[in-house]
Amino acid sequence: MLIKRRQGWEIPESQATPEGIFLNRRAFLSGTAALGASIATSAMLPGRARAETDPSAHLYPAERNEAFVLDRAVTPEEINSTYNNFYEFGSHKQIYTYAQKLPIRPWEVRIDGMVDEEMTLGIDELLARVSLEERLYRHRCVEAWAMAIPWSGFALADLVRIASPKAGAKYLAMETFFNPDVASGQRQSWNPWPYTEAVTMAEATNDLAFLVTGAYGKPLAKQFGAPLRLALPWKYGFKSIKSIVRFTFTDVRPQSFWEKIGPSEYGFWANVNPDVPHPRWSQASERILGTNETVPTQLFNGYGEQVAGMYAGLDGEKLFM
Ligand SMILES: Nc1nc2c(c(=O)[nH]1)N[C@H]1C(S)=C(S)[C@@H](COP(=O)(O)O)O[C@H]1N2
Ligand SMILES: [Mo]
Repeated sequence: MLIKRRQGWEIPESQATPEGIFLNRRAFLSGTAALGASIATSAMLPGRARAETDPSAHLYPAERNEAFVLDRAVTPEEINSTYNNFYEFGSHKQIYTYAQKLPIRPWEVRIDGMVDEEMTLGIDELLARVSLEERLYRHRCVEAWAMAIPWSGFALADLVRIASPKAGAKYLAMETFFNPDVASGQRQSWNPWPYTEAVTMAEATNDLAFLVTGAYGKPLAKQFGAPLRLALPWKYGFKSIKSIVRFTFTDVRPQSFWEKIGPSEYGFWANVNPDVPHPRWSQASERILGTNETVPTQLFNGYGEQVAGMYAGLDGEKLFM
């Protein structure tokens, strides 16, 4: 169902970057020497060839839900898909070639813990049980860079409905694949693989919590976390876990991957707040990928109207780290 409500962060549709503009921009960008040789041209983009062979290709482009528009231009696809955080494939930003090794079919998703009935669904079975839509979302990495992207997917609330959690469930934990043969980063045994993340049930069923299966009008490129990743646009990017294989409902607050590595730097809540610095740097502003622009960071990354209510009464919690 498409929601046509106008939200506080919205601007008129005419100001969102339409597809035609990023297409022209792409043609322009691929000829721009200043971008350097590491940026692939659109013809070389790793995600490109897959669109024809992916069994879910016919589901794209999904209809855009106009309730989710932006205050800034969409980040050009070649910039976004060649600058990624996906530590399974390396602790640098140019992981996109390595990520192509990840097999994404068959791909099974396990739903377990405090549910009426535990289940395992193939990704295409899951896709058949939901309807996809496109949303323009901002993304703010804790490292103080930001992008804007047309994700396709479905509400995390739809997955919660399919899972049918028990009344006592308080948290939803999520887990990434574990396959050190293809993901060399996972051979670093000092890290607590597999990558995990978790949200409260209120967060999991908030309108903005989105399970992503596509981007830029086609199935998700592997470097973005194919075939299933999360997008929580009001939180720092590390909460948006990639390549999910498991959803576990629990009544005990789980510790996430980054929380285990650096509990004083990466917390459970990780809501964006320009006034709460990371212990090692300011969060007051952010660099927009693909531009020379730095803009002020917004509380809850600009999505406060939609999410702030969930945090009322939680004053003792470290909501912003
Ligand atoms: N499994 C997994 N998920 C992950 C990460 C990761 O290293 N592994 N990095 C996170 C971080 S820090 C960010 S900023 C985003 C990056 O998403 P993008 O590459 O699509 O921009 O993915 C998040 N999800
Ligand atoms: Mo990040």
